[in-house]
Amino acid sequence: MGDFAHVFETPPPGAAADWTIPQNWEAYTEVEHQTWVSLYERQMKVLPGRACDAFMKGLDQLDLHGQGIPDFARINEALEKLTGWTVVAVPGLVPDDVFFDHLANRRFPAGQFIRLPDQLDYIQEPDVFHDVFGHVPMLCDPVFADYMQAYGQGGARAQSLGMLKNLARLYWYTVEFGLMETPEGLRIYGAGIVSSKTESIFCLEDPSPNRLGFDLERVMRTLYRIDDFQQVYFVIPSLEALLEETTRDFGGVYERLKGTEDLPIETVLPTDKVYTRGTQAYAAAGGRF
Ligand code: HBI
Ligand code: FE
Repeated sequence: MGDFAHVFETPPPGAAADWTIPQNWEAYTEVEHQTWVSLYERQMKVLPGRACDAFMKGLDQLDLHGQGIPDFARINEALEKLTGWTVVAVPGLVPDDVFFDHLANRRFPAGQFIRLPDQLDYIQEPDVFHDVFGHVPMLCDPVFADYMQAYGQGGARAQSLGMLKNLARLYWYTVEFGLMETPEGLRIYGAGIVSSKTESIFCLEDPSPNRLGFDLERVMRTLYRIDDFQQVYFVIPSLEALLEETTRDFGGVYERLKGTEDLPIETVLPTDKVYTRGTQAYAAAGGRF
């Protein structure tokens, strides 16, 4: 996830200055491990043929195959060799500047806790399943690994220029809710989707949402919702194209954005590459699953 109402300002008791905490893997209960297994098994029924190859490959490379909540130390042995990334445990949401600093140093902050058994479908704050199952497999891909680091590096700059809102939309519509075009059709790479059973199906198969070609400035202008399925998904041609479009200097982009209006979520522009013009029937009916 990427956008939240309240975040504490100083690390809670027991957390380090960079907000990390021990994962304390030994302390997870059987019920907590079982929650991971249930979520994992649900996702594996829907993701083959829907999630992109890089995601499925990352699951294999990290052996994230449903034995329970993974030990970060074990993940890191494999992940660090692959792309130099590591996973660190945090209590939950961390302030933006702390989040960016971790990403810029190839550390992914993952929630240490797991959702309760009666919250399998929806959680407010990112837990270990969303963060590790959803985000970490993509960090095994060298191109995506560089993209995430570049995002962290750009964070401080966007903050100082007052453009964080715009940069956060890029994260939302790529890292969290991104789709990719492949010869076999559209595929999911966004962590917010691959960690949700219902949205994994909705984002590709429902006639409601718009599916539009990714365009950096267009995405940075587009509002988003954090409480329900997305009304628009942006489609990248490839991870390489995403990295290339986003590793240039954003100074000029930010200058131009200052003179434009934010775009309502359901907007389709004449300049958009339209994969699907959605009916928006789901949102019109009130949404919420
Ligand atoms: N903290 N743990 C955690 N996870 C996030 O995804 C996160 C965060 N803090 C801030 C944040 N995301 C976003 O608001 C930034 O991407 C802008
Ligand atoms: Fe997330």
